[in-house]
Amino acid sequence: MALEEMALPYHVNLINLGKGEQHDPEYLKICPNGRIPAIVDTDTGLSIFESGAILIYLAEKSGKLMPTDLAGRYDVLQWLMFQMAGIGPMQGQAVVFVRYFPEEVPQAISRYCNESRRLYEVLDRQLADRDYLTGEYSIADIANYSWIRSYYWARVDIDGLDNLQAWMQRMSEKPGVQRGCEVPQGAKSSEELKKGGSSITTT
Ligand SMILES: N[C@@H](CCC(=O)N[C@@H](CS)C(=O)NCC(=O)O)C(=O)O
Repeated sequence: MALEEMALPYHVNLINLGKGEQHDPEYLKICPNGRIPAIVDTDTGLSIFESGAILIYLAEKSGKLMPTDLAGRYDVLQWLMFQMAGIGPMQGQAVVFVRYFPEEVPQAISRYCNESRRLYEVLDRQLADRDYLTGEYSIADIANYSWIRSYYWARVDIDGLDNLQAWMQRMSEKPGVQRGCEVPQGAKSSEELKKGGSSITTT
């Protein structure tokens, strides 16, 4: 989504998690944590993992979706970290216990789904008087939306969160966001993504 919204050229390399490709020694050189996403910028030779770090890097590279003044920059960073430290880990664990854990553990399901809902309520309050989390559209919106758009998969209830739902709608209408959501599937069959002087490689 960020690469599309910033109009940065890129080439997608798929990492098949089901086949365990995230643990391949070659990939671990890029992401020692064995998780996706990661990028390699062929302009600078830098490789970066952790989606928050990647988003900051791309915003600074493109000069888009993050203000440069001190207050504006840290406003974006705090809502970005809110996703990295809160929504991501809590909703991620909700998905594990709702979908994949071999045993049914109701306490774990309710803990992670309820905590995710609590975090969603924080976002809903923040969005009460603005269209985007920090007023201006930024990488903080992309980071949070990337998780929240799959609320149903984690069984997080969004009923009554009208501000959040209106923001989700605004985000879903952005052409770059729409294209970004389709990239993982498209990359399998589309040679288009591999054309055009790509400078960023992403998983
Ligand atoms: N904090 C990391 C989370 C990365 C993460 O957990 N990625 C998951 C997919 S969403 C993954 O690679 N899972 C593979 C595995 O668990 O082996 C980030 O935001 O980049």
